[in-house]
Amino acid sequence: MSELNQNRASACRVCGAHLTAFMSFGRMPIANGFLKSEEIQSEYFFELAPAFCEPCGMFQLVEQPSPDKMFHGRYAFYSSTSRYMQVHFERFAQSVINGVLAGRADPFVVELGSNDGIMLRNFHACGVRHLGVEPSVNVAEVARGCGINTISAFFGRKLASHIEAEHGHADAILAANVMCHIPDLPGVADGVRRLLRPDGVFVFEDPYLGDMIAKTSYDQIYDEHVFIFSATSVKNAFAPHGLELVDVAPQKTHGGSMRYTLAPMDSRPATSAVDECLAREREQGLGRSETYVRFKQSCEASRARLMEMLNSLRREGRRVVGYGATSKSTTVTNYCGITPEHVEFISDTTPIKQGKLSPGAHIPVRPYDEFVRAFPDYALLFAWNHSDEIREKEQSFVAGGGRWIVYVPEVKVVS
Ligand code: DWN
Ligand code: ZN
Repeated sequence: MSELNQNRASACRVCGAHLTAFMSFGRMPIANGFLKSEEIQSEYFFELAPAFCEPCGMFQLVEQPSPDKMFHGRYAFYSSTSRYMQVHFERFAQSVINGVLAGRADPFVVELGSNDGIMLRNFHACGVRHLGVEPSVNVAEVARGCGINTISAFFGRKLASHIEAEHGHADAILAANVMCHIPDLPGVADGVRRLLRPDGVFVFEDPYLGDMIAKTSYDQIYDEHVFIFSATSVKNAFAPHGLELVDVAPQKTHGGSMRYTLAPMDSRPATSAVDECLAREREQGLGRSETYVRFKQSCEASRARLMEMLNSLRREGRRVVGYGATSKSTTVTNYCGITPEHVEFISDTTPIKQGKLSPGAHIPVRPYDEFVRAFPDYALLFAWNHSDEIREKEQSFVAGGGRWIVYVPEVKVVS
């Protein structure tokens, strides 16, 4: 398995079983590859096609672009753009401080994919020894600027040994919206096991397969998300590396996520939530290939309804603007065939995305001020996972007659 070509896998990245894609979203660019018009000629594309491995239950991409095409010094996603996410990570950190770290002398916390320090700043504020591992240097730099110890590297067995030699074993290793990005899951699992204290925990959270299937939120599928996890696949994937799934906790973030707690095998009892979640996943049919055939049909139906709506608004001459140039929107625009004729521009608060074109669909990304300056008739809510926060903030858009177009869990217009 270690010799596996991680860009295109014909074998499951976890168990080695043969992989076959059950659908294709077609030719897809890098989800966060916002570009200037002069870069269109050299824009990179790959085939976005998911597969489900029945033997181990892992949902994964058949092909993933190489990491350096996705995570680099111009990475466009800064975690701290949402207030809700700041509060979420404050609570996540507090649960670790008051939980596994309680009563420990000089504990050490490592976060994989620490981005701009949205989680670690809470440990830093409490004086907890910490280290962030973040390969995208621009976002890592923001964290360092806040005093958060961060190294820019990809985590694996080698780096784990290096960190252990320099700082000692970790009491807790954390990762949020990161594990699902890393194709060499066996390497990371071995690295975590090596770095973790025998009584330590590894806690990570990612978008949850059960929510994605239930809501047809196919836009969670893009280059960075090489895996979409379930409790079943996490349990199966980590056990061969000496890590046991001991707790699960659903999260509202990113349209439905799951937090997984793993510990060295037999080091602590599993909560009843684990077996309950595994049973729910069996009931939902997450282990059966028919579920994914139905999912494909639901994606096609969602695409047809969304395009019917956008085409009809275009015929009526309505102004439609996208809200939030998310990674997810790259899948939606390219899979559905949304063009600047349908969506005039996408409003986004992230400076690095502004003034550029959206990947593949080449819809201009403009600063938020332009949305407010002349409200459109409709706003297509690409950042649907932040819906509560955004709709609360945008009451004057609706008061002025503006309407939201949403597509998860179903395509509809809401005010
Ligand atoms: O796993 C990942 C998740 C955690 O974050 C990464 N692979 C990349 C990223 O995915 P995403 O881009 O789909 O994340 P968000 O949080 O849905 O992106 C929201 C976008 O919308 C940001 O570009 C900021 C923007 N935004 C805005 O313009 N106004 C967000 C809010 C809340 C707003 O009010
Ligand atoms: Zn497998």
